[in-house]
Amino acid sequence: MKDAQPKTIYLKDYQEPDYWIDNTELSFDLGEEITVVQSKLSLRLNENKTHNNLPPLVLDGTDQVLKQVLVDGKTIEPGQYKLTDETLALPVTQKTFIVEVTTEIKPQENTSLEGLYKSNGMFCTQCEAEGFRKITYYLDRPDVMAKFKTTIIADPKQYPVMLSNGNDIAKGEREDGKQWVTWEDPFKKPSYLFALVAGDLSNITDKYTTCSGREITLKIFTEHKNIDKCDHAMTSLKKSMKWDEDVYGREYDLDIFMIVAVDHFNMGAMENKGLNIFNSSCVLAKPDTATDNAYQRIEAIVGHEYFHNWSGNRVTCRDWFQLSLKEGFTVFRDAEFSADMNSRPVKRIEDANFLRTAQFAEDAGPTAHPIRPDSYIEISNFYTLTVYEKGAEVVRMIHNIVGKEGFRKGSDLYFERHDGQAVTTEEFVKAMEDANQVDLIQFRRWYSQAGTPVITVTDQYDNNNQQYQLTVKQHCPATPGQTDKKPFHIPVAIGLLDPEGHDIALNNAGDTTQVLDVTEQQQTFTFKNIAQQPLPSLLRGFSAPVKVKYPYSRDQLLFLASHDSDGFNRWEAGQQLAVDILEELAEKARKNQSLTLDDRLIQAYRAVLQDEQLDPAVAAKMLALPSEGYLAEQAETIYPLAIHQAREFAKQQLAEALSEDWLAVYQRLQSDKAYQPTAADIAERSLKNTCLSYLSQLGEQQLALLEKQYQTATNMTDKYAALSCLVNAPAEPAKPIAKTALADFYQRWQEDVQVMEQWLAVQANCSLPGAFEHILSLQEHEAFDITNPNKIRSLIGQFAMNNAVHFHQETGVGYKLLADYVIKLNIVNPQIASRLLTPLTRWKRYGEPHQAQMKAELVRIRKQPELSKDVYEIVEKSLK
Ligand code: 0A1
Ligand code: ZN
Repeated sequence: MKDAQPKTIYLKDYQEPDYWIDNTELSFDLGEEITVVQSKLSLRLNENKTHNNLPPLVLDGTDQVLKQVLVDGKTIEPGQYKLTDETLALPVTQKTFIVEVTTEIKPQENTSLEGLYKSNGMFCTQCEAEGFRKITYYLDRPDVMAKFKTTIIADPKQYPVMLSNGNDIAKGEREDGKQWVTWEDPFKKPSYLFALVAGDLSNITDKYTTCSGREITLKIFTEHKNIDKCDHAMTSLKKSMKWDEDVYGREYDLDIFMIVAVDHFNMGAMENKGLNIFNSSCVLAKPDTATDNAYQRIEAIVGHEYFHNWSGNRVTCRDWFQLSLKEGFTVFRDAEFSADMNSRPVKRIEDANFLRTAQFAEDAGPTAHPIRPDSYIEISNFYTLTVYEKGAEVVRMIHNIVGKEGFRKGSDLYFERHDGQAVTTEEFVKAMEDANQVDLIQFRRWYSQAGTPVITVTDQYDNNNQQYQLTVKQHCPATPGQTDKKPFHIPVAIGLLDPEGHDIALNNAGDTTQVLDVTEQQQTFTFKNIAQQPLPSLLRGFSAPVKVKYPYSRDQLLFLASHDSDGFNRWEAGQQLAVDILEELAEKARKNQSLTLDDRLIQAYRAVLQDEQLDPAVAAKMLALPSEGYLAEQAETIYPLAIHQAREFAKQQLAEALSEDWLAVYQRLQSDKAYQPTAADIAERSLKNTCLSYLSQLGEQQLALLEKQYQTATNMTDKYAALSCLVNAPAEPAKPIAKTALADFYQRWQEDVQVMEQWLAVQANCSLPGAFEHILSLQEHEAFDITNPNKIRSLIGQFAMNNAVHFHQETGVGYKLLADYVIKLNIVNPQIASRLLTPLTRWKRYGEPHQAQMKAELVRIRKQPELSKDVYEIVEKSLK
């Protein structure tokens, strides 16, 4: 730790800066040993603030060597400025002045992947949130917005392509043979949106004509070997541009839009103005190397980054506490885009499932925070599922409260009012209120209160008066620093089913879904003219990010799973049925009692398998058992091995009981169509491969089927599904076949980075006996690399997040492996180290011996010298 005691930053302490920067001119002389960065900043006193004297200018900066400082052309000597590990303070004598700073940095040694660094020989940047200060001294905060002009100087043989934000306005050659190019971005922006790329890259080019008839040049850059993997991203980009015009009336503003693929990247991608930089796994795809999942992820992330051009760049955040202003809104936008491009119900199921598994766990743990946090030590730790995913759910609730047209009116007003500004979540909510004359006062608590509210529903039917009453109580568990929560405004969409399973009309207009505005601790809603005792369908479409408790019997769940008119709730009823059954099995497994599967689950699955009318994408979701992670999140005390045993047992029983159905559907879905990532084809492959995974449980008899699909598959989706089934098939004779397939897969794809990530992941996820030793040995494999975050995520991250049976093994060696990586990465890449820690932070929820062993590893991490702020913050909070 650089600071003895890392400082906590509070939202309540926010103050405008003392100075603004109007223009930023940068020059980078890129070298193999030293890169020289020169900046020329035009500064202006912030007259909004009252100052007695002119305060010193305190610039942020780390990890660089200061060579020279000039103020208004005059050299400032070392005695006149104050330099610390994190700041450079300069004396100020004028209200407007020019500061010129020269610094030296070593991007080739920067393994943190923040600031300017090298990936496979290419220079690239990652400045969000506070990476710019590793490049040069600056007011590195999002409310300081300047116009940037950037000159890049480099050896043209190694770095023929040199890119930055905006338009290239001049280029030339220096006497020493180095080439230079100048880029100018006409839009003012905060430093976190700055980007620079230099390397030997290929590109594909396309054009897009905007709604007002402007022609935009689109380019995707990548290493030469990947040039055949850019087409899907380009198609996705054009779809995104069109969608943002159609749905939000937002047109692109520069003449060029560029994407660059980079192998070493901490996150998925970054929305730098006009020059998005992507983790290569989130942009590169071709049918024989990328799965359907990857295709859909690419479409979503290309959309997400593109949509940031308005929700994030044109209107940005005042400070980092407002991160959800751009991220929650943009995730909502990308989710709607994906829903429009693919299957809407499936997208909703996937998002709700993810939120309930991972974000609910975060909200119930030691790092729980509101979507607008009150404080942080290291802002990188706040790029969380809460800020992103729960943030998007909060925006979705506003969308549902004001309706589709009202939301568009609100977003138009927001963009119009705040274009070119750095604002807060308050401005967003206010625009929605003003455009719709609604009151969102109580609703604002979603921004300030952490935790997942639980609604407990009871009902009463009065036959004499033909009345039905639903009583809803809400409660939100305490979270760190917040013990007493005030009631939330929760929009709860409900329907009522009659005994035949038909929706009952809830008003004279005949509506069958009604949104109950739950605002009190306890509230009763009365429905009149209800002829028979109905069955409620609660929280339709997952209308709020809450947990619902209602005492459904298993028969009622089975009934809803086949009759609910709300697609999401049909799936949800099946999930609840499975959860109920699996929880009972897990309890028995823990007590070493014998297990039998409730026949109702088999019935529910049979009905889905035999329903040929059902959308295959939805069917695949309905046939997936709740994940071990979801089951763990539901449990009071988590016993991961019992959960695993119960779930494996159920899978096996379902496989056997419905073996003919699995085979029939699998065979019906065989196709020799050429690969296309269309929603319909993806849906069929997904159902087919779900069937294959159950068939893979059936011992020797179906091995030939797996082997055949592995060998004959003409696309990565089918090949990878077969490989995964083989690797996880429990039957002894599957072992040598799996081993051969893994070797074959490696042989075929060892040069392909994205495929190798998949190859590591499939092995990291294997829960069979012996897999742990194999995972340990993969650390030494040449396909693994500790300096590449994707490889860490594929092997170590997947192991810790998705392989409970080995991660939580009773000897504690799984925890030790993870902690060892956290300790190593704390030095190499603190952001990745701190993210990797997540599973250990949940220690309090586990039963023994897990709890004590997980805690012991956290304590061991805390004892390390030189803990980064990133790791320190998470470990400290977890051990509180
Ligand atoms: N803003 C980007 C993702 C991103 C977030 C944080 C980073 O470093 C701490 C880097 C990138 C997005 O939402 O896509
Ligand atoms: Zn984003």
